[in-house]
Amino acid sequence: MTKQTDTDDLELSDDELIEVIKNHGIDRRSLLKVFGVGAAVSALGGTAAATSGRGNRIDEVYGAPYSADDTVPSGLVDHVVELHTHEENIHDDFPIDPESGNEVPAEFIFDPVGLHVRPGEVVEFRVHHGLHTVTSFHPKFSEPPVFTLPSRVPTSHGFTSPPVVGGDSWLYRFTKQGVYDVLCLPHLTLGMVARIVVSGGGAVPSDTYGPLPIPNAGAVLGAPEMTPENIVSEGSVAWEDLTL
Ligand SMILES: [Cu+2]
Repeated sequence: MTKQTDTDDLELSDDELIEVIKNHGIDRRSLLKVFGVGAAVSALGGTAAATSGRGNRIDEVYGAPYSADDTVPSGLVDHVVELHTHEENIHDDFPIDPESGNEVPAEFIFDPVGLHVRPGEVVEFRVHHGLHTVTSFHPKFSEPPVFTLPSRVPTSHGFTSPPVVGGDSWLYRFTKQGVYDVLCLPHLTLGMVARIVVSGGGAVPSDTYGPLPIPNAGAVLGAPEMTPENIVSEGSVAWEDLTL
């Protein structure tokens, strides 16, 4: 028997979600409350039910998380971005510890770090190991006094994943044209950011946001390969090709 769950009764408020994310731990009860359908059904042990229970629903704020045991519906995903923690740095002198000025001996990355997406396409953010989030630059996801976030997305609502652990993934559908800058909340200050440019042809959306005054993250988004024009003409920018 499949237990039906009404997602509207399960949604957390933005404030509650931010509390979950700030904990940076997996609070299963809270995650079930936010992302009830698929997670609850898979907890009951039915993979077929998990797929039919959720369908292709992707929330415009909370996206759609998939655990390693879930099956992502075939044909749903248009692009894959991998989230990694590299313990051998690819770039010299990156990231820099803002206090000591020394290189941190690990890189926390989205790869590709720049991606062109057409309106309506779905990106799967796939975590290899560690614990990360995919969060839009939007003031409501600020963590004062650690950092405050300017809006660097073309939507007013912003979006975020829950904390996602190795083996799991999170899907988001980008519908509106524009430049979307995203970050990982636990690793923003170590430069874990990426840029998605949504463009259906015609004029490339421009970067109207300007320099980002956050160490490491500002360096990534300000790299010469990260202009919207370059991302659209190349299709994607690999982490290793970034000039830092
Ligand atoms: Cu991270």
